[in-house]
Amino acid sequence: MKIARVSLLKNRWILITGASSGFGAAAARAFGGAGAKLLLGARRMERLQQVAAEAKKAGAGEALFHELDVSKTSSVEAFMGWTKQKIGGQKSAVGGVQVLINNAGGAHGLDTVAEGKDADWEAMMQSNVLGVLRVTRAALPLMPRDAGASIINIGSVAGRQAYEGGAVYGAAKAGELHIARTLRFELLGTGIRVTSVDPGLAKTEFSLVRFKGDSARADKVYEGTKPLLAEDIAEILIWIASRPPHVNIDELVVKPVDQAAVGKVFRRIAVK
Ligand code: NDP
Ligand code: 8X3
Repeated sequence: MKIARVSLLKNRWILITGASSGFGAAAARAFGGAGAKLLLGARRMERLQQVAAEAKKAGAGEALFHELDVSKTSSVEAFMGWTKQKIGGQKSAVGGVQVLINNAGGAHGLDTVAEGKDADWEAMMQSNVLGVLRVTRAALPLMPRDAGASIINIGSVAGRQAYEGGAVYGAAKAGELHIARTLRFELLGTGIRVTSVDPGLAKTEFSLVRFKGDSARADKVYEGTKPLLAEDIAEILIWIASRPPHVNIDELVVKPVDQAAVGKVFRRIAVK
């Protein structure tokens, strides 16, 4: 039964933003393994090329990639023009974008509001909020109606729980969650499903980006604990996209068992 459902993703177009690392790259490999056809976007082209090769090796019907900066409308429009060309502008049950994964985003800095930097605030709002809006607006005309298509936003537990230094990232992820909730109203009757997946602590390049390349500081975030892995989230994305077409997973919070809440993590060794 499980295998039969996942096989429904075979040869379906899956669009993943932020596919050059972390959850997006793992999702590309996982959907590739299900025989899907992939449209991958991010800013780092070499990394995208590598992920596309891995996805193809895993079994992807196609693994196509194109530069995408979700913080720029012109880049999103160029990416979507390319997408339309690749999928042949079709909206039929097998031809359109079956799954849109709004994954591109992340945190920049961990400053308090009093110490916050405009550039960090703007980058977080651009990628996590405006990027999701831009990509969704451009992708919607390419998504088939009444065919089990899905929009999946990657939010965060940070959108549900405040923490010191997380005002803007949390506000952005709360915004992303609210966009998903709004889309469920606006798309009612189209058969397009909308989900927000809100992970907790996960080991990707997230902390390296947040701490601007300070790998020692990034490593400390995961020290002594067992975080989620990108593959854990990819598996969940496959499960969501392969539910029967009348089933919508609205919101899904997923944390490692070692995390009770943001900032409350069990560590198996003492951290200095
Ligand atoms: P990574 O840093 O490993 O991946 C982030 C991805 O987003 C990269 O592929 C990056 O690609 C892309 N990206 C960032 N900004 C842009 C942009 N402006 N335009 C296009 N692509 C962009 O981290 P994760 O995999 O962890 O992050 C994926 C999502 O998961 C993010 O939205 C993050 O907020 C969220 N999240 C992460 C958690 C964690 O603990 N790891 C927990 C909860 C949510 P490139 O730089 O090449 O453009
Ligand atoms: C990432 C989770 O706790 O670092 O979205 O904000 S957290």
